[in-house]
Amino acid sequence: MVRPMKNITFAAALALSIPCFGQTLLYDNGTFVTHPGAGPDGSDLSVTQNGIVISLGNDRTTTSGTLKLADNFVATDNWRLTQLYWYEVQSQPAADRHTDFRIPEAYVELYDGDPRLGGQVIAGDMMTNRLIGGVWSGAWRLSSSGNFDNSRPIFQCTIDLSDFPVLPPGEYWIAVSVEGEPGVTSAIGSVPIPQDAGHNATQFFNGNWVSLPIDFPFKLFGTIGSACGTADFDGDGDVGTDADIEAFFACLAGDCCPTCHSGGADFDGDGDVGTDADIEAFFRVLAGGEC
Ligand SMILES: [Ca+2]
Ligand SMILES: [Ca+2]
Ligand SMILES: [Ca+2]
Repeated sequence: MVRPMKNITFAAALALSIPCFGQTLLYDNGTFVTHPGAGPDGSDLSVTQNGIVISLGNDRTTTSGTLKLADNFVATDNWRLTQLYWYEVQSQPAADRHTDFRIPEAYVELYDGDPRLGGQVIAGDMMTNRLIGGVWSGAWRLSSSGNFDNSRPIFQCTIDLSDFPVLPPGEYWIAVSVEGEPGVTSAIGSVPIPQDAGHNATQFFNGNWVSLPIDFPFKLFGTIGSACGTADFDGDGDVGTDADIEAFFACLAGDCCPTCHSGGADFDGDGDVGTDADIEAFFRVLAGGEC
């Protein structure tokens, strides 16, 4: 059957909507806004605290090598991450102030522990541009004087994490590096969360992880669920029926039911979707075995 074009367009629009259909906010590290609605036209302000810098650099291409910013989070369940919101600011020249999103690239590494203490990268890299898009956050970064100027709009970057493996409960560190706007020469970086007591973020600079007296704002989106699916694939309470097998193969073909396994066709939860390993794991579990 040939699908009407309008349905394809609608599906494409759904796929592009942010955050993606079905994902939820799993983690919020905190806000950079210090004065909600206090700026022009109800915009938010992020005023630098005394003694804290306006921003910290994470430009991927510098004369000092790649700069990264990393902060921690704790997964409280099996988390399948789909997207990261990360916030960036870059001082704009007076001749070209704008709030349209022009950051071209973003890179992510996920560590299984504090990188200063030997944590290792378990997903992501500094080679794959994972930037999906972005928008002006609706906030301006200001110096500690609090005097308004429009040179530092804070942008929200949407970064794809959908190929990360399911994360078992525990603490992780996420590191982000970006490329700045073409034609803008000032340093690009992220902004601190104000009045943050438990700060422990770190910057990769000149080949070393440097401790920072701050945390960074970021949000993680995804779904909660078992890393591996169960024999009740369609989630109707009946285990290992023909309906479960049919739902699994429909999901493999790209049509997962709303109550199906949260990992969809990534049955074994390794981040690879719809592979032979997923099919083998499904039939092992169906037969009463381990994933
Ligand atoms: Ca932290
Ligand atoms: Ca079932
Ligand atoms: Ca898989």
